[in-house]
Amino acid sequence: MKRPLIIAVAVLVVLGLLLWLTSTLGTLYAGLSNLNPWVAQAITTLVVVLMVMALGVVAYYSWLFLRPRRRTAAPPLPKTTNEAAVTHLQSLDQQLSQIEDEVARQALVERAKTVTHAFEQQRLHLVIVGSGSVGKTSLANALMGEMAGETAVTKGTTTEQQDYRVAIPAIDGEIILSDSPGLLDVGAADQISRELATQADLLLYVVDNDLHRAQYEILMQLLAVGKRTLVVLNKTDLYADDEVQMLLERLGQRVGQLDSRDVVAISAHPNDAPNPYIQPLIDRIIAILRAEGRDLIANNILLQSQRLSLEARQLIAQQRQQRADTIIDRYQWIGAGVLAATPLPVVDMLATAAINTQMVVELGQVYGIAVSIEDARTLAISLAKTMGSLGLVKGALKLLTVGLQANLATAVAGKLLQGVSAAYLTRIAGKSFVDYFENQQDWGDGGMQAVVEKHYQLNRRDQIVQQFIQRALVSVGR
Ligand SMILES: Nc1nc2c(ncn2[C@@H]2O[C@H](COP(=O)(O)OP(=O)(O)O)[C@@H](O)[C@H]2O)c(=O)[nH]1
Ligand SMILES: [Mg+2]
Repeated sequence: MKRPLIIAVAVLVVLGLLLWLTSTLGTLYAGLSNLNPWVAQAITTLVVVLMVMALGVVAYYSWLFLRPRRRTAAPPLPKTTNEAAVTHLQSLDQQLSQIEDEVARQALVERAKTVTHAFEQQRLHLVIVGSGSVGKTSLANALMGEMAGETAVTKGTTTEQQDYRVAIPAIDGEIILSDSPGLLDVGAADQISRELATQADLLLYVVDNDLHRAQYEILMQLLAVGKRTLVVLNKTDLYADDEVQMLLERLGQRVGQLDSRDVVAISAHPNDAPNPYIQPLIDRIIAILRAEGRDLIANNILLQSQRLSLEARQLIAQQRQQRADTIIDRYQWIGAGVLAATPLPVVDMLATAAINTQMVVELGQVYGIAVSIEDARTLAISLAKTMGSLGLVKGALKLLTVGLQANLATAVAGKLLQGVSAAYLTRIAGKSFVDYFENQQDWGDGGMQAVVEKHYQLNRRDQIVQQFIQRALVSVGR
């Protein structure tokens, strides 16, 4: 019942009660005062006090019941990137469980676990990328030496990624430092480097000169997905000071969206000095770790989780498509059987609508939508009518007559025609319903008509009709 109605009824009832009570009280008082006025007054006062108290209690409880309740709020939007990451990882689990293919699911589940683990560790992943020989490995060495007092690292060309755990006293924590084999290098090296770059919480993009086109494009792609990046100009010992300034300016201009502090000049392994010159880079890295460290990790986890989610969605869509196709396939040949067994002068679309009803229910299930029999019937009938009004029934008959006569003697073809037409139209209906369910039960701007028309056009190509007829001949088996 509506709230205002309840309130109105309650007010009327209370008013009625009050009237009745006052008149009863009057009678009581009159009766009592005949006996003794003092007693009458005392009793009446008592009754009135009791009544007021009772009214108070009633009013209080009706208020509890009738007061405007706040609407149950939608789940609050995540406030921080951290919360967003947690929420997203949870929904990812949910999503992955919908993947039926065991192998594909396991692969994604494993990757999701890695992401979750990285999140729990809260260890920032710093990745060095750049083309071959720009000084990535030299920089990895220099960073370890200068930041953590560790030395090491393989000399020579790195063909695989190298990960180092580096303790950083300045932030009282650890990071993972990855040296990559080289962007734009041949084959696997480029692949590994790109993959590493997408995994990074913070990316050091090393160059030893102005960016050339291919380098520029990769950098732009990484920035476009929101990858936190520092552009590092290495080998500055090979340039004069004003040249370095010019290069820095040019890099800054090219990568317009970067903060100028995020373009840094260094010499990881100078020719003419015993020690690397990388202090400006270290300062910048530590400032970023302090200010944004947790956010960077959360941000990146969100990014990774979204990537996985996208892959999962694609798999689920594929899997649904396959199941839907199987269902359509089954029903189209049921339809063919029914109509071939009971020949009608014209294909009776309402008869096929009966078959389509069950198909709609099953297709709905594939997309996780529970469609009642009534709704399914309404949908099937209105689709059948739409097909009729678009002239598709006649169109299909014509299309298939030609196709069948090419394959069979005219007499035999005539007998098959209705069944095959029914199957063909059932198929178009099925495909249309799939669009509808995929679209969250929406026919889109052009309505049901446009969807049906689209699938009819898609399926009328000669090649498809021929394939269909071949299958029909086998299925109907006459
Ligand atoms: N002059 C100069 N040479 C450098 C510098 N950093 C690296 N190199 C040299 O560049 C070459 C490639 O360095 P490497 O770190 O292996 O590059 P990677 O292929 O990017 O890992 C080596 O010969 C290094 O000694 C630098 O700051 N100045
Ligand atoms: Mg290297």
